[in-house]
Amino acid sequence: MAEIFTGIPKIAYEGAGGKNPLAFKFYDPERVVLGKPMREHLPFAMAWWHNLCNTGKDIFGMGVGTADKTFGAEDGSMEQARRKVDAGFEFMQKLGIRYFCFHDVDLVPEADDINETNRRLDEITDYMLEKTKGTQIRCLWGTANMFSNPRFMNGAGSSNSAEVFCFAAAQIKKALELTVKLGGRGYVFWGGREGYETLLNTDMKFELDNIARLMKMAVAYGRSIGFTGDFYIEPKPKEPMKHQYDYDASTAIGFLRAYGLDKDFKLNIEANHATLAGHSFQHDLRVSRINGMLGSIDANQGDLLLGWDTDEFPFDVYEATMCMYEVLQAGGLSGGLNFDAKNRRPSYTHEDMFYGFILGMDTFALGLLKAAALMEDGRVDAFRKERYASYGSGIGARIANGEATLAECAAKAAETKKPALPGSGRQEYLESIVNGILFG
Ligand code: XUL
Ligand code: CO
Repeated sequence: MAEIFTGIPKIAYEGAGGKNPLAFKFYDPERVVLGKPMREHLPFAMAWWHNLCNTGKDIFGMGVGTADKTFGAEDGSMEQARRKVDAGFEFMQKLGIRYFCFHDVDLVPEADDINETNRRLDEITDYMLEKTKGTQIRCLWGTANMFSNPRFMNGAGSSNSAEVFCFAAAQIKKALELTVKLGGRGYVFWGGREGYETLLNTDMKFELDNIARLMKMAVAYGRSIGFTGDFYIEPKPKEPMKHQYDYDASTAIGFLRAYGLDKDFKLNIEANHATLAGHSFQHDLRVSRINGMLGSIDANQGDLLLGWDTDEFPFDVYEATMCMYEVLQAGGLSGGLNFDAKNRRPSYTHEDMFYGFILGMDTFALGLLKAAALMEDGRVDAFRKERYASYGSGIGARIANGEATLAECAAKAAETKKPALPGSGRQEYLESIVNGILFG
């Protein structure tokens, strides 16, 4: 197989002071952190769609991209699909990435007839499977694209058309089969068009019931073909739909519990989706974690000055630290860290593809190191614990154990007459500790 990324070597760890742009400064896969090598803490994945398909198109470019992702083949051909596999595997091997994520239609050009699309998918995944031999590369998660084809204009499970619902089901069935074939650890539902533009034409209850029905069908089928991994909902509040049902982590957890899907599903939290919902990335990770539902992460970064999903490679070490803090507290991920991130339109060369991943991987390596340091330092954790000390004894302990009654609490208040002010929150002190750990 002819090399595609000529001139780009295997990316090695060269240390923080290094000036070589094609080397890691912080990601040292074998370095042990809290008893585990970095590569185990950080199961990085390449998103097929951004890295191998996206050409930097935007609506102002009238559908014309800046990056060439044909890899020397005719655009839209099966030959190109194979070249993307070659490029993807070479790319992952050069970076030491062990996982990839895909949508069905990232892999092959979609045909008019779904039977032909499925035949193409069989062919390409045979080739992908062949490529995995002798490597440690596996699928992290698969998914079905149920938002690009015009038939999904009103959603997939939430479509008003039963025929469209069946096409969504057919795509999920196939994508699940492919995920199992490629050794996938998870299966994702991102409901980009599962929502509405106006309530005037929308039966919200019916649509939610139908999405749950589709998910139940997927769970039943997945388990029947030996899929033992987690299903994930990836919350996002809007874009492309004005309102999306999986608005944020809390909403998605409520939905999963209401429909009895919470045993088979966890969440795939994406940084840029959390910020679009008006939360910090850490907020949605925390909500997921405390509910036992932090499964996987789409590691990217938005731009707070822009109101849309910019899917940038993460470079904010503070955010990555808080993310890895939640991951460490959760005891790790059943999924991984998928770079659902794309190069900026003016960064269109092969080198830029590598620079994006080097940036992202180094940012998360730093995040891991700093989160571990934060935990080992212990001052922040100890302060937070101490802040609730009044629940450790007396009436506080009775409240925390669920024993106290309303009348008992009121009697305590009457006896106290006037409570002391709660202890200081010490936010500035805590933020200083974090800065000291990040930059000290
Ligand atoms: C879109 C998005 C998707 C999902 C998979 O905002 O994040 O790429 O990750 O469908
Ligand atoms: Co995503």
